[in-house]
Amino acid sequence: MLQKRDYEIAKHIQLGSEDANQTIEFAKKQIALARHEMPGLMALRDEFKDRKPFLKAKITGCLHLTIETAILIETLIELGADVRWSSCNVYSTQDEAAAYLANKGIPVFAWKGMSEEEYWRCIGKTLEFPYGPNLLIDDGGDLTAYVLDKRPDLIPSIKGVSEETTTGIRALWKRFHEGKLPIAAIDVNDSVTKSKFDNRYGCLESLIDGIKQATHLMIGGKKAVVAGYGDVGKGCAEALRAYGARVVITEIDPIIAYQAVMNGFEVTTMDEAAMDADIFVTATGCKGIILPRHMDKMKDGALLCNIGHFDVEIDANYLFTNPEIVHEEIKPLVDKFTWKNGKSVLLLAKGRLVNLGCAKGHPSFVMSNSFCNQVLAQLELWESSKKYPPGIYRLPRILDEKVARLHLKPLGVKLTTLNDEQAEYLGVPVNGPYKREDYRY
Ligand code: NAD
Ligand code: 9W1
Repeated sequence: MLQKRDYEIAKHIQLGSEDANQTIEFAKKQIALARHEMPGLMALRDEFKDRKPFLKAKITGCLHLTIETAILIETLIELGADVRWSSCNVYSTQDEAAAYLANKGIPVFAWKGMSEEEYWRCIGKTLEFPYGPNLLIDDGGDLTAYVLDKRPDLIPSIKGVSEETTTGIRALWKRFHEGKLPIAAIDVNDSVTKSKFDNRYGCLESLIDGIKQATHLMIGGKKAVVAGYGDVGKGCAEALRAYGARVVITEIDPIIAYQAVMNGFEVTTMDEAAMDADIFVTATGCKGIILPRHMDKMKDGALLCNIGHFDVEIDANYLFTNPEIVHEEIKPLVDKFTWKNGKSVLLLAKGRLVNLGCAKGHPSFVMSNSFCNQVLAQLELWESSKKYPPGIYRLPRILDEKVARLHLKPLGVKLTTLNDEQAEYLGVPVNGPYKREDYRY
């Protein structure tokens, strides 16, 4: 009997062919390196591999199918789960990671550059467990929306969803307030070990990578403007300063502006900074940050990039459509624009996220933090579902602390342990949690 293959990956990769085998060999090597950089996930494997807590659990995931995500998927499987997976973005799949998983018999449905229609069809395929999935892992809310709106028949057997990003959390709260959230949801995004790493350290490490891969630009000595000094802006400003740039911040929030100036950054407006900076980085999550009037007065050779929200921070449309400005593509995602007087500026990644367009996203180590929170959230939903009636929850602080602990050991950190007297003095348990629920890290 002809068995239909239970995966769908890039058309150009035919499993079994010589080409595919080479691709998979390369993926294996990348995964071996990345495992070493995902110590938290590997520690969770060690802790739970004998008990196999996910035995009989059917997990559907919808999250960027990358090398790092492949290691998350293998971890879930090692802990006993049955897994089906698609990507949460039509461009973010690393095809070699998908091929590696498909070749191991893991049902994955994603390829780089899939169409919108294919994207939704693939989400549909990941729900094809006998009697449906028990757990969902989502990034951005598309899987959750698909299940709740298109496949409500699956809801009774679902114990919950763990959601990775701000966008997905917003969608969950909207449903919750409308009284239309019939399942438990764990907000992984707001674990400290997720958001701080994703926003601050992830961007700290990948901003310069994007700029350098795109342009080979010298950063030392240059004047850089970072618009927005939230977690992403803090990481970017720190990275640029570490290279010797003189960094200027723009902010709307007096408390954040105060933090910036106390950290030794000049704070001014874009109108003031536009004419004498060499590097512009937008990180506000707001729109209309770099406008035509700013670009018109920039210095020759200025570099513009965005690491914030989508493509609304820099008015790239002005550069591409103004008949007075000559456009030249230097290479994909590096565009040069020249004014009539000969002045030119460079725009990276067409104003979209520079660390994803021009570099390879966050380092594996950063993703290890997010994905440990995901595994622990899934464990909570699977083993303690009584604690989670329909609603939106964060992971208990003690588990957030656990994710931190898992990453401290390989870094050689020696943590101090409270003695009983000290613990009583502070009024906290010796083994945590150490901070009140509302503590701001
Ligand atoms: P945040 O809210 O902590 O910080 C944004 C800051 O920008 C705030 O302090 C705010 O006061 C300031 N701001 C808002 N409008 C402004 C304006 N018009 N001018 C100057 N400052 C302004 O958010 P965050 O966590 O730092 O994230 C920022 C953006 O980066 C979000 O859109 C987020 O989705 C995105 N993000 C990107 C990546 C990535 O890998 N590229 C990773 C995480 C988050
Ligand atoms: N996520 N494994 C692009 C990534 C797109 C992407 C996106 C990451 C990872 C921010 C998650 C070009 C990986 C993902 C590689 C890549 C993200 C959007 C990761 C950084 C977030 C919208 N958001 N992320 N690695 N694409 O790095 O899963 O290379």
